[in-house]
Parts: sequence; C-alpha cells; structure tokens
Amino acid sequence: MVSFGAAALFVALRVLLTVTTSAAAPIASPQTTEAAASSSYWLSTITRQGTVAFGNSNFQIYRNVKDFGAKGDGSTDDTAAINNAISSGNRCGQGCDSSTVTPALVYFPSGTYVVSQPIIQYYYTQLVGDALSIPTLKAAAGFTGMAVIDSDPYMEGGANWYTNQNNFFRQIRNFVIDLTAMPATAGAGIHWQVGQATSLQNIRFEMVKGGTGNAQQGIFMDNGSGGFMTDLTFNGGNYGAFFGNQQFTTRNLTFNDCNTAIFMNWNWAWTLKSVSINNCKVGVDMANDPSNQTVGSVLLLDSKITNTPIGVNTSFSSNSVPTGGGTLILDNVDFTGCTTAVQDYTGKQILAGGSVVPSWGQGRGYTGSAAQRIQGDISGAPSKPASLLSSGKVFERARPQYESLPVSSFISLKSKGAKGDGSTDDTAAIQSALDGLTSGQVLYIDHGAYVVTKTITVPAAKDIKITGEMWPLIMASGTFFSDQSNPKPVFQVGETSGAAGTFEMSDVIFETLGPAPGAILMEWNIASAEQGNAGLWDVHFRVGGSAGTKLQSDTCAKNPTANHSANDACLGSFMMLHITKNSNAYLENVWLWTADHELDLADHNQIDVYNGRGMLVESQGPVWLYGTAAEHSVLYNYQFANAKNIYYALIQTETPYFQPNPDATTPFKTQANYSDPDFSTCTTEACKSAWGLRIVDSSDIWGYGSGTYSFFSNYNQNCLATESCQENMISVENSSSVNLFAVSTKASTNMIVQDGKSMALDSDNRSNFCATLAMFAVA
Ligand SMILES: *[C@@H]1O[C@H](CO)[C@@H](O)[C@H](O)[C@H]1NC(C)=O
Ligand SMILES: *[C@@H]1O[C@H](CO)[C@@H](O)[C@H](O)[C@H]1NC(C)=O
Ligand SMILES: *[C@@H]1O[C@H](CO)[C@@H](O)[C@H](O)[C@H]1NC(C)=O
Ligand SMILES: *[C@@H]1O[C@H](CO)[C@@H](O)[C@H](O)[C@H]1NC(C)=O
Ligand SMILES: *[C@@H]1O[C@H](CO)[C@@H](O)[C@H](O)[C@H]1NC(C)=O
Ligand SMILES: *[C@@H]1O[C@H](CO)[C@@H](O)[C@H](O)[C@H]1NC(C)=O
Ligand SMILES: *[C@@H]1O[C@H](CO)[C@@H](O)[C@H](O)[C@H]1NC(C)=O
Ligand SMILES: CC(=O)N[C@H]1CO[C@H](CO)[C@@H](O)[C@@H]1O
Repeated sequence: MVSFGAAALFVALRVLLTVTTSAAAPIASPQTTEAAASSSYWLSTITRQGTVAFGNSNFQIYRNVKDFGAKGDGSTDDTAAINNAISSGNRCGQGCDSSTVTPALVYFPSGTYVVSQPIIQYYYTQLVGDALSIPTLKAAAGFTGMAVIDSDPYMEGGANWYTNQNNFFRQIRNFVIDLTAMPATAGAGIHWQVGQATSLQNIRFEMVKGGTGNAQQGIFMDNGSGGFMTDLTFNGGNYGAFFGNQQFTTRNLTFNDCNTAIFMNWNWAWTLKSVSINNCKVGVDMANDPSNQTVGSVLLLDSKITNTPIGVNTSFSSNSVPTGGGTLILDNVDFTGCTTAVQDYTGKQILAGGSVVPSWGQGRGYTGSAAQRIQGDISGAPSKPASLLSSGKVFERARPQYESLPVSSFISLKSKGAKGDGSTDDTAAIQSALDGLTSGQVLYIDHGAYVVTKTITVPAAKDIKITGEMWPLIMASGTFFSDQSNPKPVFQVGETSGAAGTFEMSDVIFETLGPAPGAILMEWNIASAEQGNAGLWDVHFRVGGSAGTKLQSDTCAKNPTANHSANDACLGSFMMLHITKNSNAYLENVWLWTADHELDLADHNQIDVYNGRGMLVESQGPVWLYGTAAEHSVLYNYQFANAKNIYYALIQTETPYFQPNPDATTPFKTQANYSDPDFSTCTTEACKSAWGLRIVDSSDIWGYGSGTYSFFSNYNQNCLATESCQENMISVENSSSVNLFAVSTKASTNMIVQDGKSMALDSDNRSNFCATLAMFAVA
C-alpha cells in the first residue's frame, strides 16, 4: 500500500474516458418498500440495526437500490438511481482519500438494471446482488465510460479518485454483468483498481463473442495492491480479464469463448488457482514487452485448458530481461485440449500440449547451492500431503453466503443486548449470545464497534457461524490485555487447542481500542473433522489508523527525524492471529494490517504503531491460506513454528516503515514459548527488521507465491537504490520439505537465509521490481 512513483507503470495505451455522474439528484432514504422485499434472501429482509459507532450514528448503512428509484425492469436507465443509492449521505467519493465511518451495503434485488454510464463504487462499499436470483447489470447500447462498475474513476488529466494501492475495503458479489448490447469494439465489466481487503465473488460476465475488432473485457485492472477474487465466469470478449497489480490471488475462474482468457499486463506476483479455459485462442498471455518483461511471476495451479490452441504465451528465455522476470510455475495443469502448452512470444513451442503437466517452471531456480535459470519439468518434486488435497487438487471453499437459510435463522447481536457503540463493554453480551445459539442459527453482527475487555470463547462443539454487516469492529480494550509477558486471547475460537467442532466467520474486523500489548486478537484452536469447515472469509485485523482506535495520527505521528524508542501510547497487540498446534484452518481473503497511515483524520499521515506479531501458525495442518497478507508487525509478519502441512497461495508482507528506528528488538520482548526470533546474531541495524516469513522447526510447507517487501529504512527510501532496506527477509530454520514457488522479495539484501546462511541474493535475481526466485526447495 505504499505509494511512490517507482511502482510499475506498465499499462497498455488506452482511451480513458472521464465520466461525471449526475450529482444533483436529491437524497432519498426510505428504509424499505414492497418492491424491495421481493426475494427470500435473508440479507434483503433482515432487520437493520447497524450503526456507525465513531461517526454519525444515524448514517444509513444498508441501501436497497429500488428504494432509490432503480427499476430493474430491463428498459429504464437506472444509472442515476443506483449512483444515488451508493453516494447519498456524504460518503467517501471524489476528493476523499479514505474513511471507515461512512460504510454502505448496497443491495440489488433480482432484475435487469440498464445503465448508460459507470456505477461508481465509493470507498468502503459492498455491492451485493440477490444470491437466490442474481441481478443483471446491463450496459445500454450507447454506454459511455470506463466500465459498468468503476472502483476508482479517472479524472481529467489522468489522476484517480483514490490512490490505487490504498483503495481498500470493497466487495462486489452475485451479479451478471452484460456487455452484449454494446458494439464489440467497446466495453468493460468492472474497472477493479484496488488494494487489500477487497473481493469479487460469484459474477458472470457476458460479452460479445469473437468477431473482428472485439475489444470487450470482463475485468480491466490497471494497477493496485490486492487482493482476492473467486467464482467468476467470463463468456466472450477479447480479454476475459485484463490484469495488472502488485500481487493478487484468484481462484475458480472460468473463461469460455474469449479471444485471450487472461491478459497479464504486469505484476510482481500472481497466483491463478483452479482456472478453467474453454474455446479460447490463448489461455494466459504473459508475454507483454518481450524486450523488458513487465510480468514478474505467474503461478497456474490445478487448472484445465480445453479446445484452446495456445496455453501460455511468454517472453522468458535463456537471456530475457530482467533475469528473474517472466517466472512461470505450472502445477497440475491439464493441457490436453491445447496444441501448445507454453510458447514464446514469437510463436515457438516451448512445451507441447496434449497432457497434464504435474510440475513445471521457468525462472531462477534455487534447489541447492546455486541459483540458475531453469525452464522445464521440476523433477523430483515431492507430493503434497493428502490432508491438503481433495480429488487431486488442493482443497478450496468459497465464502458461505447462507442463501438457503431463512431470515429467522439469523440472530442479531444487538437484539441479544450488545450495544456496539464503541464504549459499552459488550464482553458478556457477546459471550451470552454465542452460548445461546442453537443448531442451524447464524450470529449476525450488526454494524457497530463492540468493546471487549476479557476473553470471549467460541464453544467448539456448538458449530458456530458468524457473519457481519459491513465489517463490524470487535475491539480489545483495557488492563486485561495490557501485559505483554502474559498475553491473553481476545477471541478464542475453541476452548483449547484441538477442540473438535466447526466454525465459520465472514465480514468482521478485529482491532484494539488503544494499546493492547497483551492481546492475541484471535486464538484459533478449533479442529474440524471435514476439510474447510473451520474457516475465515473476508475477516480482517486492523490495528490503529482508524476512528475509535486511539492509535491515530494525532497521537502516533511518525517521527523519523530523531532516534527514539517505541511510544507506549502507540502499542498495538501482542499478536493478531495464533493458529495453535492441534487446530486446522481455512483462511480466505484475510488481511492482518498494522496501519502505516491514517484512514480517517484529514491529514492521512503516516503513523508509528507497534504491533508485536502478525500470524503465528503452529498447526500440524491442514492449513490453507488463500489471499492473505500481513503487514508492519515488529517481530515478524508470518511465522510457522513446529508447523506441518501448510499451503499458501500468495502471501504478502511489508516491514514496518519506521524500522530500524526503533529496531525489531523493541518494544516486544522475545518469548521462547512463542518461538520468537531474537535477532541475536545480527551485526547490523538493517538486520534487526521484521521477518516477512520465518519457518522454524517445520515441515511440509507449500508456498505458491509470496511478495515480501521492505520499502523504507526509518521512512527513507534511499535504500531502494541499492535494494537494501533490510538485510534478510525469509528465514528457514531446522525445517524440511519446504517448497516455495515464485518467491518475490523487495529491497532485502538476502532474499532467503537457511539456518543463518544466505541462500539467495537480491542482486542475483532482479525482476521488474522485486527480486524473484521461481523456486526454493529444502528437502
Ligand atoms: C496505475 O495506472 C495508471 C493508468 O495507466 C497510471 O496513471 C498510474 O500512474 C499507475 N500507478 C502506478 C502506481 O503504477
Ligand atoms: C466455482 O464457481 C462457480 C461459479 O462460477 C460455482 O458454481 C462453484 O461452486 C465454484 N466452485 C468452488 C469449488 O468453489
Ligand atoms: C526495464 O524497465 C524498467 C522499468 O521501466 C527500467 O527501469 C529498466 O531500466 C528497463 N531495463 C532495460 C534493460 O531496458
Ligand atoms: C504473444 O506475445 C507477443 C508479445 O507480446 C505478441 O506479439 C503475440 O501476439 C502473442 N501471441 C498470441 C498468440 O497472442
Ligand atoms: C509463556 O511464558 C510466560 C513467562 O515465561 C508465561 O507467563 C506464559 O503463560 C507462557 N505462555 C504460554 C502460552 O505458555
Ligand atoms: C540515530 O542512530 C544512528 C545509528 O546509531 C546514527 O547513525 C544516527 O546519527 C542517529 N540519528 C540521530 C538523529 O540521532
Ligand atoms: C528441529 O525441529 C524439530 C521439529 O521438527 C524439533 O523436534 C527439534 O527440537 C528442532 N531442533 C533444534 C535444534 O531446534
Ligand atoms: C546468475 C545470473 O543470472 N545472474 C544475474 C542476476 O541478475 C543480474 C541483474 O539482472 C545479472 O547481471 C546477473 O547476470
């Protein structure tokens, strides 16, 4: 999320249309109408009790577009009504950097909504369609503008409304987006230029098929720092999806009848899991600018390409530039429906089609004592543990939307006595609401801020399900969470490690209210018998930087001009997420963010918040991490300790911008029983920086893509010139069967150290922005 000019600007030339919305429409805010209640989908009929705790308590969060005059009748132009539903009530639009106190959940009942200009998705907005009868957004024949939905409009002169890397907290779910009435020469479904805590789910894009001059694309993504998307279908178009972003995880995408299914314009790292491509001309085109590749790496996993002559188009060769660029990992990809699995940009075949490719890679491989350029089968690759697999693929499960449950199954937390007002102690009310749930019920956390002063325990055997309204906040506060030498869980999922049961949670945010250096925001103990029945989807951890946290720019302003120790008033938590020894876990789109800048106060300045640790995994597995990121914790962002059978598909980290002022040895004391790193062998200050990823005493670790970044030394970026903002980034210690693919690090002199010894230098493996290794394996 750092903003600086060095970020890649590799976007193909295209016409950018600036669109102004009809802003003059009056604000309508009726709460419900008969037309609106046309479906049995619980989300449209549940009683609305959510409020904004740290802003206007009368702010309207839930908006049904039909209440704002949208017809959804297939002929009326609904553009103005929909945009009014999104924008009304002084929300965070043009000229607003970010805000967490004007959230909107905008609901679309079933119907066909014709639009002639973009639907502009403001900051902190979820656009949700009826999951039982999915609405269609239909571009009118004369549609003008960037895309049917625009997450970050361009202004005259080329600047965006929002900084792309900071364009957080948005969702779009359950839509058909139809471009077929438009001429084939124009049209895009979603302009998705986003950062973390964003998702697209369950969307079908309908586009014109084939034809000459077809220029339609389902998704247009120019840049950003994301992110996650899943369960999307692209029918027709020139590019099903045009992708460009620092890093991204995508899962379960289907492409039918596109010219090119995926055009990868640029990235640092991108994981494509479970892609199905049918009847296209090219599957994945990552060959942009052969003279100087713009794509860092692509991982294509558990995928199938049928009736498509060319699988992957690439610019990598034995002497391509940059040396680590154009990295490609193929893992269980079925090319039986391709003539050519991989070709170079001139059309020369590199790998023939006609078969399933178990494991293949190109890039710089590091398998023992030396890195070298590889292009071919990765022989001798060990097989993945069975506990991670389902029908030969790595297991995956989309976020539950509970579409088959009646509204009566949802139990409101506010109805159970919690206030969610940002000041009342809601500990007892939350505990009693959990204890009182009966089988088949779902706890609905109405929007609000729920203060918690003691541990809340989720009873494992009760099979608890929880979903939130627009990311309600659970905030740890008080003396119970103040002692870092005696840390206490805030939200304990399962009584003790290995407690048997199931658990599901979606759309909730965990924070601290003031310093809580003795708080473990979530302790994950639960062990589910079935794969994926203990999981988090779109659940985030956000420490400081937003309204109500007391860890904001007025208290925790950065201070790079003098050497200083940590300000006790700006300590975050002990640890954000602890996945304990006997548990198992499925995590999807989970962001562990210690705020590096202010989201709500007008200055939006950089801040110093000291959070001890990001994610500690001690589980024996299975653990699946899809689209997770952890940033700016002091000791480490990810640590796997005594862990086993862990799979991740794209993890992303950033080192605190203030380090080494102060360095990673302060203010959190090393605790052996949490396997903390102690930096005792460091001889330089640059060495005493947070580990992006530390793997210790562990085995069977399967990493499919990582972007671990260091952008500053005490807020200074001079170290980027020498790619040396810190000394080490990834540590593998006393571990076996560690299989890391497409490893990208930024500005760390040593990319990876194994048992204290440097295994790969940044300077040997430069890519377009990071340094990249195609693979790093420890037997
Ligand atoms: C993102 O892409 C847009 C459009 O090409 C460009 O104006 C902007 O500079 C890019 N930003 C970054 C950080 O690359
Ligand atoms: C993949 O997405 C489709 C919708 O595009 C959905 O029907 C299917 O259940 C998803 N599969 C998985 C494994 O999530
Ligand atoms: C490749 O492109 C990058 C980014 O634009 C630039 O900094 C670098 O100098 C280029 N390298 C070559 C060899 O052209
Ligand atoms: C492969 O990439 C090259 C370089 O970008 C491009 O010229 C060529 O048209 C691509 N091939 C196909 C079949 O799209
Ligand atoms: C870790 O050790 C500290 C002190 O040595 C102790 O207070 C704490 O309870 C221990 N924690 C665990 C999880 O064992
Ligand atoms: C801070 O400490 C470093 C390392 O000891 C030293 O080089 C630097 O001059 C100090 N800066 C200030 C402002 O005192
Ligand atoms: C190495 O890791 C194993 C667990 O994989 C552990 O039992 C052993 O004690 C560790 N050895 C050292 C020296 O830490
Ligand atoms: C061994 C090898 O490929 N080294 C290369 C690493 O990257 C640098 C910078 O791109 C090249 O100069 C080296 O030749």
